[in-house]
Amino acid sequence: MSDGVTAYIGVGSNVGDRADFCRRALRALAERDGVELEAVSSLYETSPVGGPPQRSYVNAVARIRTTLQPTALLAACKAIERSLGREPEGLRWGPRVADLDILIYDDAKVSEPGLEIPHPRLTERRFVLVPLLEIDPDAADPQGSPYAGYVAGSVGEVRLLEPF
Ligand code: PH2
Ligand code: MG
Ligand code: MG
Repeated sequence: MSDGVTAYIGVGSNVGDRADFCRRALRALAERDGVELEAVSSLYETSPVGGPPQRSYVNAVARIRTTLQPTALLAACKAIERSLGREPEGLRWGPRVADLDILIYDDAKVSEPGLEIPHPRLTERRFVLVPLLEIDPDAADPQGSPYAGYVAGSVGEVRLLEPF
């Protein structure tokens, strides 16, 4: 796909076979019309950030090329979550079999009910920054500030688990 834009998707799971859910989510993303998977980070085991006491997560970040508009991409992410068995009305920041979040969409800034891009907590979360920077060390926010500058001040622990 030579047209379309670059976007980054964060994937996470902390229920069941967490790594398998992440892999299945990423494969499902690659199969969507209008989405091409360009790069996927390693899988990381990460300490839970926010929410109730809960199991650690497995997280990864993918870079895609997509012709979908942000709302259509969000709908695709939600459909994949549902297809993997996620309950739509689960606890905020609570356990989930699969969570797919749009982190970055081209240079877009989106602020709508239910969709904020860049992801509003991206720069605070080590479980997003570390895999993002693994695939794109020079990634920068829409103002041009490198995301690498946020790692030291970000929260949570991340441990490299295995390649995608
Ligand atoms: N997702 C959350 C809340 N907390 N913590 C980790 N480590 N990884 C996540 O993916 C995560 C989280 C809400 O989506
Ligand atoms: Mg999330
Ligand atoms: Mg989400």
